[in-house]
Amino acid sequence: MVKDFKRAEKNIWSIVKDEEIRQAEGLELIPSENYASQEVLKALGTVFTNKYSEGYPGKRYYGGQENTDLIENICIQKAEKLFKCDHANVQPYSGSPANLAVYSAWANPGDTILSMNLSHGGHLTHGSPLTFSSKIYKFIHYGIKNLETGEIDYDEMEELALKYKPKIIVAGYSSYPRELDYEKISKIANKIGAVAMADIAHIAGLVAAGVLKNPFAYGFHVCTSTTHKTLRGPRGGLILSKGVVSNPLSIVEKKIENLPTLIDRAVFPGIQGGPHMNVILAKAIAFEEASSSDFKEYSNQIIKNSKYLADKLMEKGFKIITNGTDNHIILIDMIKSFNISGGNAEKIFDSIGLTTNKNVIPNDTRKPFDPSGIRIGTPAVTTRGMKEKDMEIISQWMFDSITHSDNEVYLKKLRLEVVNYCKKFPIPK
Ligand code: DSN
Repeated sequence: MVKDFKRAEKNIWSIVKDEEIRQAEGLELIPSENYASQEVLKALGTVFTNKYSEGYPGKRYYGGQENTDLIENICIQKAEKLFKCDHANVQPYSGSPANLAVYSAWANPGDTILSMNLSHGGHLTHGSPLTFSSKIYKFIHYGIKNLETGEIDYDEMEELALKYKPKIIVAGYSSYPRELDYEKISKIANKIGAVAMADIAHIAGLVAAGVLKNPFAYGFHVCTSTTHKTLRGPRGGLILSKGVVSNPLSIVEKKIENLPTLIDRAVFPGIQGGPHMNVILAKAIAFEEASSSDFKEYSNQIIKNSKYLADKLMEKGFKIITNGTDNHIILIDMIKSFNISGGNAEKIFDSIGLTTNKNVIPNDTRKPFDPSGIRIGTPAVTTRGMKEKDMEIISQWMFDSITHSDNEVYLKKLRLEVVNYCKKFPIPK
């Protein structure tokens, strides 16, 4: 290891080459990962990396902004069009600061925020006691009512909302494979004057393509997102909102219709410094790509592949949480399936070149570092052009590796099969 480190340190670009090979010769099944286009990658390496642009277009704290202003305005317009909303803030460094910015735009320290139980699919930033925001706000949680179907307990959500009067109700998840009833959630939020916020980090591409519901069509006030998962752009964040767009540097009254401005102020100067303009350029390119008919077809195929893969896995004895999926995510209870932990399953899949991630399942009794579940998804393999028949093969590899986990020779044979198969589906350049 030390020797490898010394060699790699001398030629750091050799590590990039190794990672290129790792990505090319393995199948990426982590649902939050994808392959950005060459244009997006190129944008990240442009001279916009060099520029400081604190503030917003036309209202910066540094000179030399004639090009950055254009890029940021183009990016904002493309995001607003794609997600059918009044305003986009394209500056968040990623999904976590995007969520924090919305909380801080609307809630005061000590206020309550209602979000999904983390083991039922919520994200760390939705109130995990380990996060900084949980020290500022009081998080309470709703959950899934029926684990067999994944139906959310909307009655519980309403009871909690009426009792605790949260300032924000958060919908949207990291490991929840089902579609949501946004209308019900926004009605509950409206009853108590709360902000209805959807964290669409995982499903943004599917929403943009119109193959999953857009929360804004059902009365949501805010959506937060990342730009690199199903949306297939650069690593970054995004906050979309409905309301009146005014001077982002002006102080406005705390009213729901002023959310766009409140959010702008919360992002900068609230929690961030200078925006990463190279990433904003890359986001603009990704939004353009996501508005194409090809992207719609791609998004449709993600879901077809995901449903098919879930069916094939269930046929082979994998216990899928909620017995299926409506989106790109499949969550598997590996303990119930094959009495193997998520951590061990991840290692076995890794050994044959299938990259997955261990994940807690609803009401998991195991610890997050070695939970009961494995989370997989189809965005990346679909980008490589894979279809339903390929999902059947992946399900077979998953089954064969788990049921022969003690047989190194067999695992090596499977690894070779995966490498050869990958050659038929190069990562698009
Ligand atoms: N890490 C992301 C995911 O994998 O879902 C969320 O932050």
